[in-house]
Amino acid sequence: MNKQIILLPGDGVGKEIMESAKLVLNVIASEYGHNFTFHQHAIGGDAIDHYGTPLPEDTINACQHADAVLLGAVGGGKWDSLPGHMRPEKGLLGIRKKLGLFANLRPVKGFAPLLHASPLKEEIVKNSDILIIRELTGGLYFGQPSERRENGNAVVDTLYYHRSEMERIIDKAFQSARLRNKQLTSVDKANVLESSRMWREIVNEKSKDYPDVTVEHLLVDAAAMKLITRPNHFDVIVTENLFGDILSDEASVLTGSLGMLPSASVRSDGVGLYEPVHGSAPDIAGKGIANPLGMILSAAMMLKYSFGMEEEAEEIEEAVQESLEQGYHTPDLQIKGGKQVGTKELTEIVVDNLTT
Ligand code: GGG
Repeated sequence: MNKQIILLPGDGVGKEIMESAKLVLNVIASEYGHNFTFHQHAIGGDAIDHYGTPLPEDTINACQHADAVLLGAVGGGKWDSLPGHMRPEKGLLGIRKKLGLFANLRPVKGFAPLLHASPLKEEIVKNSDILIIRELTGGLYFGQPSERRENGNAVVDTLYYHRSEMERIIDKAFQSARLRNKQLTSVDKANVLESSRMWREIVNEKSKDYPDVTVEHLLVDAAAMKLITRPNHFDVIVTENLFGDILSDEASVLTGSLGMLPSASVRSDGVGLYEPVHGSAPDIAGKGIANPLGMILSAAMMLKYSFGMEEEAEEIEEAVQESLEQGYHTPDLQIKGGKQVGTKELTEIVVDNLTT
C-alpha cells in the first residue's frame, strides 16, 4: 500500500521520538512491501519560531490531504509569555478542530514487565485494560470568550457544547464498548454543571439504542479515585474534553509512565491524527532519554485504525512487549533487574525485535 503520512514533530522531545516512529515504520514498510512517504511540517512553538503562528496554513493543507498524521508534542517554557491565542498548544487544538477529530481514543493497558513500575500495588494494576474516550473539539478548551478582564484581575473561560457534539462522542463510546466488554462508564460533574446534566440525559437516551451495553454514571471526583484504586472496574470510559485530558494522564500511573501511552484522534471517516498522550517534556528535551514507546505505539494505532494494517500494528506491539521483557527501559520507568537505555538505543532494540 502507498500512504502519505504527515509528520508534525513539534517541540521538545517531540522531535526525538518522531525519529523513533519513522524508523519503526520504515522497517514495517520494507517487511510488508508498503510505501510510506513522510512529509514533515511545523506546529506549535516550532511553527511560531519559523512562521509566526502555531498552526501555519501550509500545515493545515498538508494534513487535510494526507492519509494520516503523526504528531510528537507541543509546548515549552520558551513560549509561556505569549498571549493565549499564540501559545504552542493552540496549534494542537487548532489542527484537531480543523480536521474535525472529535474522538480521542486513549487505550490504557499495562505491559506485564512494567507491573512493578507503577507506584500502585501489583494486585491493583494487574489486568487493567481501559479505553478512555475523550471528547476533543468542544468544551472549555474551545469555548469563547476565553479572556482576561478588568485589567487582568478577572478571567472568563466558556464551557459550550452543542447537543450534536455530545451525541456523536457518546455514540462512538457505545460502539466501542460493544467491541469490547460492553461496560460503559460515563464521567461527568452532574451535581454541579448544567453541561454535565445534558451529557447525562443524552447518555441515558442513547443507552436505549445499545441495550447490550451496561452503563453507569460516575462523578469525575469518584472516577479519579476509582481509576487508581480499582482500575479493573473499568472497560470503556467516556467523558468531555477537560475531564478526559486529566483522567487519561492520571491513568498513565497504571502503566508505569506517561511516556507509555499512545492515542488516536479520529472522526467518523477520513484522516486521523496519532500522538503520544505526553507533552513536550522540556526538562528532558535534547538529552536523548525520552521514552519513545508512546510514540511508537501511536504509530501502531495509525496502522490499525487509518490503514487497516492489523498484523503490522500487532507486530509493533509485540516488539515493544519483547523489548520490555528483555529489561530495556528509559529512565522514566523502572524494571527490576532491567537495563536503562536512551531513546535511540531503545528504538534500535524495538527495531531488532521487529526484524528477528
Ligand atoms: N502529545 C500531546 C501533547 O503535545 N500535549 C500537550 C498539550 O497541549 N496537551 C493538551 C491536550 O492534549 O489537549
